[in-house]
Amino acid sequence: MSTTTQTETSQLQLNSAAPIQHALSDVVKNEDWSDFKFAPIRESTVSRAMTSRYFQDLDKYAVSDVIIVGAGSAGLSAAYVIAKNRPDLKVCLVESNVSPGGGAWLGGQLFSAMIMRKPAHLFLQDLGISYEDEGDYVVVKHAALFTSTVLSKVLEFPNVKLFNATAVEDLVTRPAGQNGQVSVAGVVTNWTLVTMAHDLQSCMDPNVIELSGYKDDGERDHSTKHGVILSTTGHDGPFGAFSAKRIVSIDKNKQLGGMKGLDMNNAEAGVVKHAGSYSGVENMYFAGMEVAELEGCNRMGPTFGAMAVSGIKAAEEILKHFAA
Ligand code: AHZ
Repeated sequence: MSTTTQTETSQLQLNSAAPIQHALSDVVKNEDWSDFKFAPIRESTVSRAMTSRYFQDLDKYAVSDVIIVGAGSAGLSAAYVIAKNRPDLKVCLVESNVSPGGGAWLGGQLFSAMIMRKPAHLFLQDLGISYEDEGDYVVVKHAALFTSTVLSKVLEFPNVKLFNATAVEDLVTRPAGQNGQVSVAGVVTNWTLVTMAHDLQSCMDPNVIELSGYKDDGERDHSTKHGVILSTTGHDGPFGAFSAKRIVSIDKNKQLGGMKGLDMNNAEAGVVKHAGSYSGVENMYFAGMEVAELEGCNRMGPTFGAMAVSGIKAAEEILKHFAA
């Protein structure tokens, strides 16, 4: 009687199967890897290939139409909708972390599955992400499937540039109108490691990404639309709620609402309701959990529908701004 183990069985099947097909099948003949070679390269070529592109991007996006601060689930959802609908707009994503995605690599705590309450599942359909339908809500088998898919689609757009490991340290503002009103005009950036260690080094001055809509002399160019900032930096933390905290010292009429306790039903609707343009400062928009800090909404915990939907709502308002 045969006592073949599972490992032995799969080896036997492999040996008796047709030749293994993979991307390098035509290069590696007869499974002989002993003479395998890569195409030649110089070390300096690698350096130049990276740095020349990065500096071209810095140059191109020094003036951007849309600056999205924070590439979590809300920021990425918004970037996807804006870039898809307006390939002519330059969309600049600034993310303080090395890895974009924010809190959306896991569902909640260290659990993998991501929950989205309907009708947010329609966004998953748009992205082509499969899910289990549980009636009022759907489940993506791993939150990383959502995050990696939306991220890869956003990065494929030719009009999007992600500057990761780059923190927004401040907002650029300019007077707007006669009543003391201000408009955002860009963001002040720095390498995140520098931002985290400002007290250890001197002369680590920041860089600036400016919004479109100005002439070379800095005056407003009324023949073009003014660019916008969408802030999606999440709830309060070392970096989070960045623009919400900054805006209350710019807009004297505003006090930070402060995120309230967890209430899933109220939180998600609240964040979506308040997402979009911020009335106190021109050309400033918010989405995601930063809205809860700004306006005092509840938190929802690990249900991500409002992150996608608030991003979509803010994106729609931004698209209307550029269409008007
Ligand atoms: O690294 C941050 C993260 O990737 C980034 N960020 C924060 N401050 C920044 C700054 N410059 C550049 N000054 C900055 N980047 O912003 C991203 C925010 O992502 P997130 O996942 O924290 O926020 P979100 O609003 O997209 O999603 C929130 C998800 C949550 S939290 C929550 C709860 O606590 O109840 N529930 C949900 C669904």
